[in-house]
Amino acid sequence: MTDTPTPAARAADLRARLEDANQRYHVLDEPDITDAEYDRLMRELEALEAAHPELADPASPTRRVGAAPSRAFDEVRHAIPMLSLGNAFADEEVADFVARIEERLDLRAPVFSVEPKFDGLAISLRYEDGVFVRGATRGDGATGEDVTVNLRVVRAVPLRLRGEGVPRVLEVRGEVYMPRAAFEAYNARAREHGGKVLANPRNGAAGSLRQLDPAVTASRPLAFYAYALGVVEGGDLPATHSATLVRLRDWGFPVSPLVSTARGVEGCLDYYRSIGAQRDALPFDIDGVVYKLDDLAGQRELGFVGRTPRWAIAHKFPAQEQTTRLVAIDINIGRTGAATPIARLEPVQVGGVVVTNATLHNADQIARLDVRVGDTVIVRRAGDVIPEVVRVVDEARVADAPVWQMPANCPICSSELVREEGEVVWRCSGELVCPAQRKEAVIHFASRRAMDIEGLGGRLIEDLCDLGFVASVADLYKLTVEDFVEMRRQADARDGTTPETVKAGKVATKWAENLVEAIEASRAATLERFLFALGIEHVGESTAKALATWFGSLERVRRMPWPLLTLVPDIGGEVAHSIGHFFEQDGNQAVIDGLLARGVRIGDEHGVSAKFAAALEVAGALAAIGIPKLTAKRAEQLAAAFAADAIADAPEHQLVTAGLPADTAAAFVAWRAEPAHARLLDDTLGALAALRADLDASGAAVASLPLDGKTFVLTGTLASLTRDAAKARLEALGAKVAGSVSKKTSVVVAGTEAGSKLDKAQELGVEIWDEDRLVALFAEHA
Ligand code: D41
Repeated sequence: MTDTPTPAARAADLRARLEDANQRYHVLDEPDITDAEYDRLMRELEALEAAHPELADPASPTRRVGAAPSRAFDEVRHAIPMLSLGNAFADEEVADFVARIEERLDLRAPVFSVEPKFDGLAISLRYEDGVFVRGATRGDGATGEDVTVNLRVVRAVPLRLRGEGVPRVLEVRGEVYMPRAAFEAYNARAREHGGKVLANPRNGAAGSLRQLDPAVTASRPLAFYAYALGVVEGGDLPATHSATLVRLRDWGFPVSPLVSTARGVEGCLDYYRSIGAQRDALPFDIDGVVYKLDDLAGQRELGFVGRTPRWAIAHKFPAQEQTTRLVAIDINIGRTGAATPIARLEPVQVGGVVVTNATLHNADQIARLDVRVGDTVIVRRAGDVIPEVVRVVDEARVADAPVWQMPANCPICSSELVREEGEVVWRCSGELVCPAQRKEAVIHFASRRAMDIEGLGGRLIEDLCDLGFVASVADLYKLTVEDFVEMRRQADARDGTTPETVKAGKVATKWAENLVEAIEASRAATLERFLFALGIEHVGESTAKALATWFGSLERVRRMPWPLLTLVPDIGGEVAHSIGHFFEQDGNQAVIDGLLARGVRIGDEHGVSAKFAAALEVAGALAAIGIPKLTAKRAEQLAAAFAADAIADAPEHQLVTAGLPADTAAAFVAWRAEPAHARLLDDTLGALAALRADLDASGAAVASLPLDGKTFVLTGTLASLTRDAAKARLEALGAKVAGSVSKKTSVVVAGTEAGSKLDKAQELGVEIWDEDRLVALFAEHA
């Protein structure tokens, strides 16, 4: 039997476990519990403390959250000033620094504590009897700001120290910083939601600590590394700086694992180069390394010059931010058509690399920063991320520089650049004709679920596009065996490879013949696959199938005004817009013409489905357009009162006579006055009338699919095809395929080992087929 612990014992246990988890996470970098488990323990402790106020403890991990927002920050005088660091840029300056120490202390090649120089905000943490009592920024070194409430929410800051020999009063100095990943994630979110973007992780750390609401600080993932001491009372300390850092780590402070010791100038410079080589891969920004004479007695002997110690120096890395001039803003089109503005810069060294391009992210970012061509800008390059323009140097603005605007057209293919409502990103609408998007489009077109061209994979398609053999999907169908062989030759020459295929001409020919054959085989397509293969945004396999069944022919789909597409139950407004937009692009239509001209044939076209014929109503089409104030009910009134071809021109007073409220009639007339709107209305109603005429003229030709209105259930194992394939075939013939048997089920197809569904079918007297019967049906309609 286990005894239930007393609340006090349980609270102590929870606090110990939570602080231990913090220590493992931030100090040892060996987390032992999940975030979820941490949260669970925290909630239990919170509940316990709420139920037992007598258990309150200012150092409880629960105190890391929830203090009320403060008005402003009190001043804190640092009893021992926070010193500043001298800088060295060249190796010679480091050599001078070391030589001065050697001379003054009369020793050779002393040992240094060597540390990364974290690029964050210097702070001082005060502990009394092992409990965190105050935290302050460095400020000017003599006076900082009291940011205790905000530091409490930084999990890397220990609230209660652990281990042996903690001094009664202990001030620990170190750097609060924002890890790069947290910074990138924060900015990505801010850019998406139009929020304030942080210029760099250092500003992120500084800004977060100076928040008046600690809850805001808590929402920004900050970290901390300790690197020095301030006031220490009532405790012994080691004789070297490096041993002090080890002690700090034992007491629960995070100390960077990159901290080390080095002997003499050579040791220091080796460390500098080693950390420099790791710089881009580190999870946080550093702007150099710091060398500190390790022997504390030596430090005391050397003393200071002003506020700068003679025993320490920062050896800086090339800056990660530089100013340069922005020469132009170009647009880069990505794989999905996303248009990213790129800053073309006067070449500048940033973080040791020459930078000539930097991302501006998107149009909103440019507007936010008010970047203009000719501006002097600050560029930042950190880690492996693409260099970015951080801000404009305002004083350097050229008079009359025009405000930048997203160009109207794609720089690659001249198609319109468009931006969906509520989206940040502009996209090239060129789709199949835009070379930047073409490769992806061709890869999708040839893929297994689309046109299924065997052997034509991504790498091959890239080469075909890059070497100019294929400009659009239509070009695939003019490729010859010689083209493939030649393409391969050029690709090998470019890559400097001489594979078997070239050495043995026959092998290459066979390979090319197979490809040409595979392309040939794909010429016969189903409408559904063909529509899916076009890669229209939002048109997946199921939408392609719906389009194919409802409209029956490519001609109808590619000429269909988008409002009529919404009459299909599975197609919503956004999808209809996207399809309409795709077919409005002349380039896309030209590619489709090209495919047909090169012999692509759709084998399963049929008339408009009976379901569509029934849904083909003026009122529904009008309502789908989204005319202001024209609700479904008003659309029905209009459709009832006017012939379809009269609606576009009906004078306002007649609309009112027909029963439309005056404001609705006025809104309709105003909307109609816009030429693009008038055209859409005309096209929609015209197409509708034409479809109706078609249907009337050839009543019998209206395809009702053979299995329209029937519901099938598949059960047991089928031998000759998979269940998915059977389902797809049945659906293509107009049937619905359901998962369970009911009175409404038309047919149950029972394979081997059919179970309860078969029993149910027998019970309900539902028609039962075996596999042969199903296969015969498919054969009949192949
Ligand atoms: O990582 C740092 N940013 C860092 C800063 C460091 N590793 N060591 C430092 N050591 C000192 C002395 C030697 C004066 C105790 C420092 C700083 N100072 C410092 N940070 C901001 C101003 C000075």
